[in-house]
Amino acid sequence: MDEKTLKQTDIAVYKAIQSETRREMDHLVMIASENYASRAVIEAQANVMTNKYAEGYPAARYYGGCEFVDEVEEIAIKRAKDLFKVEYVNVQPHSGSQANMAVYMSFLSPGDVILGMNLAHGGHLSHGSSVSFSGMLYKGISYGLNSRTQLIDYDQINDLVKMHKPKMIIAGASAYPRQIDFNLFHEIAHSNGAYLMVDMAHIAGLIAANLHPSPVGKADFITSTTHKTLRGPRGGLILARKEFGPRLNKGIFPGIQGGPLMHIIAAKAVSFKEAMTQDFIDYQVQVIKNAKVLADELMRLGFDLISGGTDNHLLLVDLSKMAITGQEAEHALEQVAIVANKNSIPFDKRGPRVTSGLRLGTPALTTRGMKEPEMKIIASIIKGVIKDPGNQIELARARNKVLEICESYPIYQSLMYDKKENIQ
Ligand code: DSN
Repeated sequence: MDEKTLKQTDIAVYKAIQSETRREMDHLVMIASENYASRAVIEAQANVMTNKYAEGYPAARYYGGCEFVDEVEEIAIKRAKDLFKVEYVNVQPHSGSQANMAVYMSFLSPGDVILGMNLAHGGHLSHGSSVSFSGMLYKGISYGLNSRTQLIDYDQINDLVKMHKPKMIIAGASAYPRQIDFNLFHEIAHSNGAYLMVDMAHIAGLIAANLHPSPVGKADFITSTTHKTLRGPRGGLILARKEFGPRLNKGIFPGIQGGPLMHIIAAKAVSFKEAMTQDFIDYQVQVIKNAKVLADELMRLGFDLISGGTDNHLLLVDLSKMAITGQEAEHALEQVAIVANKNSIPFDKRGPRVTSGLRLGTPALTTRGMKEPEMKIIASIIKGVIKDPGNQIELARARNKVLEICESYPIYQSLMYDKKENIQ
C-alpha cells in the first residue's frame, strides 16, 4: 500500500487542520461547552477502529472480527459505570442530541408532552424546542427562570406539570450558571408519574469530580456529551438503571443509529480513565474557582451577571443595560482573539441571532493551566473591549496581551505537524 501522509495526500485539509491547531493555541477559548482534549484522547480517536463495522453490542454484533472493538467498548462501559457509579451505560451515541433522541424514542410516543427548560432561559434545543426534532415529534412545554432571582423556577415547574401532565421532565441546561436541584426535580417527577431525564452535558466533568450533586439515583435517564467539562472526544453517553438498559440499547441501535464510531469509543474510554485521576479532580476544582473569580471581577468592573454569579464552569453576562448586543460583543472579542458566544438571556428583548447576553466559560482556559490571576487580567481585557469596541489602539493592545497569555500557557505544541511552516 502506498502510505502517503495527510500532507502529501490532501494539502488543503492538512493546512486547515494546521491552521485550526494554531487558532486553538493562540486564542483564549471561552466557549463554555468547549475544551482541549488530551493528546492521548486525540491519538485514540485517530485509529484504525474507524474501519470497523460493529452494529450491535459487545459479544452480540452483526459483524465478524469484532473481538478488539468489543474490548474497547467493554472498557469504556466499565469505566463510565465506575466513574458515575451507575448500573447501565451506553457509550454509542454519536452526540448529546442523539443520546436525548434515543431516550425519547425508547420511552415516549409521538405527541407525548415533554417539559424542558426554555432555550432562551438557558435550555437546549433538544429539550423540546419547536425547531428541533424534540419539539416536532413531541409536544414541548418549557419552564424558565424566576424573573427576580434568575434561578430555576421550581414553583412554575410544579404548576406546569399539574397543567400539562408531561410524560417526561427534562432537567439540564446549556447556559445556567447555578447548581441544579436534582432532588427537587425527582420529587416533582416522581409525585406526578413523569419520567425524569437529566441532560448533564455541561456539568458532567463537575459531577464526575463530585463538585456538583449527581443525578444518579434521582433521574430515570441521564444523558451527556463527552467533550465539554468531561474533556473527552466529541460524542454522547447515556446512563440509567439496569432495568432500562435493554430498551435504551435498542433505542440507540437499531432505533436511531447504525454502526457505532469505535475509534471515538476508544477515545471515550481514555477520557474516562483520565477523569478518574486526582489531577482531573484538581482541574475541576480550578475550573469552578476560575469561573467565580472571573464572575466577581467582571461584576466589580460594572457588568451584570445573570443570577449574580456562578456555582459552576460558566457565567452569563447580561448586556441589556449596555450599548452593545451579544452579537457585537462576540465579534469585538474575536478581534482580540477571545472566542466566546453570544447567548440569549432570560426575557431577552432581542432575537437569538443578536441577543443581549454573552456566555463565558473557564474549562478550556483551566486546561491550559490558567488560574485566578489570569482570570482577573482577562476580565479587564474583556471590559476594555466591550466598553470601547471601536478603539483600534486598545484592540491592538488587548490582542497583544491575549497573545502573551497564550504563549505563557502553551497547548498542543506537539500537535503542530511542522512548527516552522507558514500557514496561509
Ligand atoms: N451547543 C452546546 C453548547 O454550546 O452549549 C450544547 O450542546
